[in-house]
Amino acid sequence: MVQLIRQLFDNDYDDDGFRTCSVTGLSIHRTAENHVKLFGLTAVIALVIGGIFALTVALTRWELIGLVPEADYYRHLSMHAWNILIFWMVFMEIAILYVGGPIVLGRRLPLTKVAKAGWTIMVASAISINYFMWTASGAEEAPLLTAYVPLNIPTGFYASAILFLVGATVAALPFFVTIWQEKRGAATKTLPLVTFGAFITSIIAVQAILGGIAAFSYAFIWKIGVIETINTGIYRQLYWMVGHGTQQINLLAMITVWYFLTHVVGGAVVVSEKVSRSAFVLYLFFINLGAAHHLMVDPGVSVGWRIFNTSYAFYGAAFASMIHAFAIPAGLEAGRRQRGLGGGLFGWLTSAPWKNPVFSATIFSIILFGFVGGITGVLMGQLQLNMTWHNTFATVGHFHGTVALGTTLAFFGLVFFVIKTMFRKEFISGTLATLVPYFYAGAMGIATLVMMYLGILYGVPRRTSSVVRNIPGTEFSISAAAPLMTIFGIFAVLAILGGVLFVLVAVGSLLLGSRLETGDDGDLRPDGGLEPDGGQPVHAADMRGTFTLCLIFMATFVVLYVLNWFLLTQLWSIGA
Ligand code: HEM
Ligand SMILES: [Cu+2]
Repeated sequence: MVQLIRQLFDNDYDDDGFRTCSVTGLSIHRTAENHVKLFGLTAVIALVIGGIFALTVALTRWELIGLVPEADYYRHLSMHAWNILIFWMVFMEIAILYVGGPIVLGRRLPLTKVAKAGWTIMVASAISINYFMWTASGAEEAPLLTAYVPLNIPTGFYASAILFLVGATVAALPFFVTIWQEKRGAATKTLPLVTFGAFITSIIAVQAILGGIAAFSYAFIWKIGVIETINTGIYRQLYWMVGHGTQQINLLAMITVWYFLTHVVGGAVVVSEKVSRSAFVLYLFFINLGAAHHLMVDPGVSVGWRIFNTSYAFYGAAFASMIHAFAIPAGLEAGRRQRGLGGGLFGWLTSAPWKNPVFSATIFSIILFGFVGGITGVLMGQLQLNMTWHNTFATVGHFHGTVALGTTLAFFGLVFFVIKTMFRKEFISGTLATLVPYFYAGAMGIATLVMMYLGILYGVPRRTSSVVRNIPGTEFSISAAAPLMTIFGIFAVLAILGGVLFVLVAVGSLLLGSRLETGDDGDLRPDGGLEPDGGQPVHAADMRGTFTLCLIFMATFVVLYVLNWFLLTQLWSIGA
C-alpha cells in the first residue's frame, strides 16, 4: 500500500525537482504535480459518493421502482447534491488552479504546507457535512443544496459549510502566491491565457466564498440564538452568491480546461488572445449578477431589479460565453487547418482524434454545455419564460446540462489527461477509455432532455419523491407523465453506469496500468505536434466550419426560444 502510494506520487525529476512533460513540454515541479494528484483523487472519491446517491435518487424518481421512502428522500438528494456538485467540483477546481498557475508557469507550488492544510480542512468539513446531512433526524431536516432558512437544519451543518469555504480559500492561497511571484518585478508581463482564465476564476471564487460565509454565518448565528429572527429574503440573496457563484466557478474552470485540452490534445491555437481575454473580463463584471435568476419568483425584490439583473446585465456574461463558444472551435479549426489536417467544411473536425477520450470528452462537453445547458439557461433565466420552468423537473434538466454534461465531461477529460501525463499510466483498456465519453454523454444527454420534457410539457415538479398523482384539491393531473418517468429512469441508470465505467478505467489504470516511459506521450499529442509549423498565419486559416456551427447553434436557439414562448401562451387558458 505504502509502496503503491509512493509510486503514484513519484516521477523522474532532476535535482531541482523538475521534469519536462512529454505531451505539453511544460516544466513541471514535483510539488505542483503531487498536489494536483492529491486534489484530483479526492475529487474522484466525492464523485463516487455523489454518484451512488444519483442512483438512489434516480431510482426513486423512477416511480415504478420508488426506491427511497418519502421521509428519507431529502437526505439522499442532499447527499447527491453536496458530494457531486460541491465536493467533486471544488476539489477538481483547486487542482485546476494548480495546473493553471504553477504548472503552466513552470514554477514550484509555494506554501505546500498551506495547500495541505487547506486540503485537510476541506476533507474534514466535507466528512462532517455528510455526517450532519445523513444523521438529521427528529425535528431536523436534511438541507438539500440550498439549506434555506427557516428549515430546521442541524447547526453543525452550517458550521461545517463555513469551514469548507474557509478550507477552499486556504487551498487557493498557494495559487494566488504563484501569480504574485510571477508578476513581482514584471508587472507588464502577460500571463498565459490558461493562467489568466484560472486567475479570473479565482477572483470570482473569492466573491462566491465571501457570499457563502455571509449566508451560512447569518443562518448559524440565528440557529444558535444570537439573533432571534432571520430574514429569509436576505438569506436567499446571500445564499445565491455562493449557490450560483459556485456554478460560475464551474463554468470558468471548465472553459479554462476547454482552452487547455483542445490545445494540448487537439492542436488548437488561440485565434485572438485579446478577444478571449476580453470575454473572461466580461465574466468578471457581469456573471455574478446572474445569481438573481434564482430570485425570479421572490416577492421581496422588485420586478425591475429582477429584469435588470437577469436580462440586461446578465447578457454581458451570455455574450462572453458566445465569444468562447466561437473562439474555441475556431482555434481548433485554425490550428488543424494550419497543419493541413482535413480540408472541406468539416475535415478539420472529422480528422480529429475522436478515439482519444481526453479529446472527445472535451468536445462533448463544449457541444452539450452549449446546446443543452447554455440555451436553456438563457431561456429560463428570463422573467416570463421562468414561469414555465420554475421548480419543475425541467430546471433539474437545465443544470444537469451544465454541470453533469458540461463540467463533468470536461473534468473526465482532465482526469484522463492527468492519469497519462502526471501519474504516467497507460489506460488498463484503451477501448473502454475511448467508450467512456460516448457512453456517458449519450445516456446523460437523453436523461437530461427527458427531464426537461417532463418538466415543461407535463409540469412535473422537482424535489419530490413521487409526482405522478393528482395535486390534491385541484383538477390538475400529471399522471400522463408516468410512462416517461420510466424512460428517464432507464437512461439515468445508463448514465450512472457510464460514470461507473469512468471510475473503473481511472482507478484501474492508476492501480494496474503499465507505466509510460519518460518521453512517451501516451498517444496524446496532436498530429503535427503542439505548434503548427510552416503553415499559414492564423488569420489566413479558414474558419468557415466554425461559422457554420455557430449558425446551427443560433438557429437552434431561435427555434427553442420561439417554442418556449409558444408554450407560455398555451398557459393563458388556465383558470379561464
Ligand atoms: C449519472 C448521473 C446523474 C443522475 C442520474 C442524476 C439524477 C438527479 C435527479 C433525478 C435529481 C432531481 C431530483 C429531484 O428534484 O427530485 C438530481 C438533482 C441534482 N443533481 Fe443530479 N444526477 C446525476 C449527476 C449529477 C452531477 C454530475 C451533478 C453535478 C455535478 C449533479 C447535481 C445535482 C444537483 C445540484 C441536484 C439538485 C439538488 C437539490 O434540489 O437540492 N447531478 N440529480
Ligand atoms: Cu444560477
